Amino acid sequence: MCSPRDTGSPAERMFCSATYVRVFKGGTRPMALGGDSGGPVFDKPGRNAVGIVIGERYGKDGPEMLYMPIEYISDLGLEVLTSEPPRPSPDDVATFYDFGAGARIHTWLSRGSSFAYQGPRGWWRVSRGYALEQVGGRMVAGDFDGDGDDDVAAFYDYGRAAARIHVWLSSGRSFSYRLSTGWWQAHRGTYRLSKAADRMTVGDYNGDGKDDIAAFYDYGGGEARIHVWLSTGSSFGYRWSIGWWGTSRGYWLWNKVGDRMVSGDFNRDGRDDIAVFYDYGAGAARIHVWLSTGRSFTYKSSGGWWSVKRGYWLNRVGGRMVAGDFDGDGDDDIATFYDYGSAAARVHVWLSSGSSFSYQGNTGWWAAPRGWYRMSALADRMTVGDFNGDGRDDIATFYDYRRGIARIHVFLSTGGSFTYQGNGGWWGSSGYWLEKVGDRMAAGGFK
Ligand SMILES: [Ca+2]
Ligand SMILES: [Ca+2]
Ligand SMILES: [Ca+2]
Ligand SMILES: [Ca+2]
Repeated sequence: MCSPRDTGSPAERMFCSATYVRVFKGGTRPMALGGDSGGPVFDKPGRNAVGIVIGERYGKDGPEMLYMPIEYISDLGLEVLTSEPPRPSPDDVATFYDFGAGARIHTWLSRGSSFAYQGPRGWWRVSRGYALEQVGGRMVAGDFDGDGDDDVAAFYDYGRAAARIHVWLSSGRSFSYRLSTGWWQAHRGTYRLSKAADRMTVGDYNGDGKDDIAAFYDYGGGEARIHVWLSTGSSFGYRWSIGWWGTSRGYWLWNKVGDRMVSGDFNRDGRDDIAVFYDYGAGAARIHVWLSTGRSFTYKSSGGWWSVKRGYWLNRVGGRMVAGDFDGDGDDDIATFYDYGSAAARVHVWLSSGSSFSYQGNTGWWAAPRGWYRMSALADRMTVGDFNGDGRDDIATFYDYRRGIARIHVFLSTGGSFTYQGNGGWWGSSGYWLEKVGDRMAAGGFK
């Protein structure tokens, strides 16, 4: 510790309330120069930093340096970081499994290179009264209450044009069901879910930190609207059926878009946007984008952020379109899993520039030669998350090997391609019947 006698230099006076070390090595050359104060002190050049330079002075044996050892920096009232800052935890996978009259939400927590199945009882279960055929593929994950853990929501068809959005909040170890009344309900005769099909997606459309829900509703005759439900943290606010965007004619959802609707922040402004892959027929296709203003969607023209006049057959994509930040540059990109027939398939990628999508070519970021990868074994079980926590989004599929054998395959992004983690997958089991899951697979950080 410094004492009142050791107040010879300005540097000492400045740091006299703290512990320091005085060192010398003989000779006449100074060990520190003016301007070094605050810089690191190394045990050997370029090796371990042991402290921070306070200043220099001349003692009876020559030039000396005063430095503060790293372990005493807290004497200054600063906090010492003794461990790495926390990394974002990798994303997990969930499915909604049909148990006849009942249902269970199964989860797999990522360990960074495998998935740990949380057991057949699931993070939520009910023995009767929940009919997943009323949900279809309308299961999504997002952080609806804004606590940092992703939650699950399902859009349930009660028949006669009544519908509710049910929510399960994650506790990090289980899902707690927020009552069958749901976070939003449409009374009889007011919302026909068959008109939204599986065009239900999750994003933070107003950028308030809580995830919201959007659906693309087909009014028939080419009339279509994007409906939005903003999360309040404990319910969904749906204000006008007019939606955040609508057109009275010329937009054909059921046969031109199907389920190819995704959310992502394509222009990196903090608000999630919408994209669909629209089939113009005869191999012509375009990716249409709606940018969020926080209160509405601005349609970026039918020209789209990418278009091709021929050769891209969306019936070979089906519903296998996803969005994620595959190159890790901050804006969300698009990927499809394209069926080349004879069990050949490729993952195509479009990287966002913020105002358009740049197609990375039909060789794809991953390609399976003939006989290797059957799209019929996936259905639409293709989802996006950062499963190894490196900051780049990856793809997972749940592959049906038939007779109850199922595996979760992972495709890790390198930023310029996907590295397939092998047929063994990050998890596999017998006795897991994917026909009971259908398309109800979602990824998120559930813990
Ligand atoms: Ca929101
Ligand atoms: Ca945006
Ligand atoms: Ca990107
Ligand atoms: Ca990753």
